[in-house]
Amino acid sequence: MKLNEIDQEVAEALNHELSREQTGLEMIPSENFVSEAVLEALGSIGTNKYSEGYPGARYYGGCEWVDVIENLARDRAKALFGVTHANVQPASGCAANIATMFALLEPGDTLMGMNLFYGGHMTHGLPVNFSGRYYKSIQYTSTKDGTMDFGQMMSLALEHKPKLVIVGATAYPRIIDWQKAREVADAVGAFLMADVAHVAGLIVSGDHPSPVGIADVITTTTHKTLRGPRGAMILCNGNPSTPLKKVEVTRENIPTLIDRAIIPGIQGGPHNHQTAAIAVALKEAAQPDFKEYGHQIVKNAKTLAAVLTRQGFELVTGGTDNHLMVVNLTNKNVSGKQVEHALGLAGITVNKNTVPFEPRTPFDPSGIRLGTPALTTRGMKEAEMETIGGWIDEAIVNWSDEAKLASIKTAVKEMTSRFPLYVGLKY
Ligand code: DSN
Repeated sequence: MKLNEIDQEVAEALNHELSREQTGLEMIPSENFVSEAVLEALGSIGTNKYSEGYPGARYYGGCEWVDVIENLARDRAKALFGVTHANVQPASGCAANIATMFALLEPGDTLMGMNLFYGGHMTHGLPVNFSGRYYKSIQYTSTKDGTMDFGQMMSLALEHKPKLVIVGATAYPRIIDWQKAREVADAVGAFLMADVAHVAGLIVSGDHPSPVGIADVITTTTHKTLRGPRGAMILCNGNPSTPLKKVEVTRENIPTLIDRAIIPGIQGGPHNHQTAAIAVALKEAAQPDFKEYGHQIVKNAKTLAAVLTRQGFELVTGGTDNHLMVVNLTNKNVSGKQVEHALGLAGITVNKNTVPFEPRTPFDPSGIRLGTPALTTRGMKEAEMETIGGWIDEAIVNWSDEAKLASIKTAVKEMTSRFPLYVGLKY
């Protein structure tokens, strides 16, 4: 039976979500639109198969074809990022980060990461997260203008001697200097983990430097700028050893430690439909037009940042080098929560976000985070960013005027109809 025959409630909700995606401006910088090929692989019969283990070394029979799929994903990841080892099984970015900690640390060891409220991630040592509860977490922040504070990182590292330094961000609009991060880790003999989830696609397109050859372990999700399905990968150099040999926690053993951390450490059977879709997305990302895509994401973000700045918005760090920006709304006398809601009514999806040295709360912070990966996938360019920047300003000035917001939504709908998405799809 088809979905809409057996479960009309789910089908109906999916159709509404499809329409929301088609008719709105998706500006949450960690979201994107996968290709129909990725969608097809993700909805495939790969979901039926158990295959705990790795290609050629599984705990289940009948894995010959999922081995082919996982090897394709692994080989494509290695070629795309220039590493010798890729684990493509983490179910999500959180799992990839937790596995890395499980691989390299003992409970109670010290790690150091960027505070979530300054642009980091909860798995980088937030006290209420696994990473902040099972390890001693040292959190670095930013300078006054929101720039990553390597000076502070160095002094905290020298004081607390972390065994793992985590560098990477979810709300950071600038290029990350991996070499400076390496210097901090080296000063105390720590492992360096680069979490490139947000900028993975920009690394592929050459719009953000790669930490390969600098960081010991690189984690990334596959669904942000990389434009694959939800999922994650752990990348490193070296080769895993035979399964049953005991391994010490050394740099040379990182590939083995990572593989064992994923299974049996923290996960069971890999999601083979997800692995198939990751393989397809990696093939797409290796095509020449993906480089153009990455360049356009950044051009669009810079244009939007310039428009917003012109309209008197204050951007954290003063602008952007990548796919996103964080707007501090303090000078506009409106909160991030109010603006997230108002823009939602105008058909523009963003998320409320803390700003560095946040005076409010994470539930009703001073800022919003917005970005251009999904709009760029639709084919929008600088001209559309000019228009969208104008609508964002208009919506924020009129944040409590529902009629005004509805009229912007009508204009948004007209614009999106010129950039079709998932034509003919229906559940
Ligand atoms: N939720 C992701 C993001 O939006 O950046 C991070 O986990």
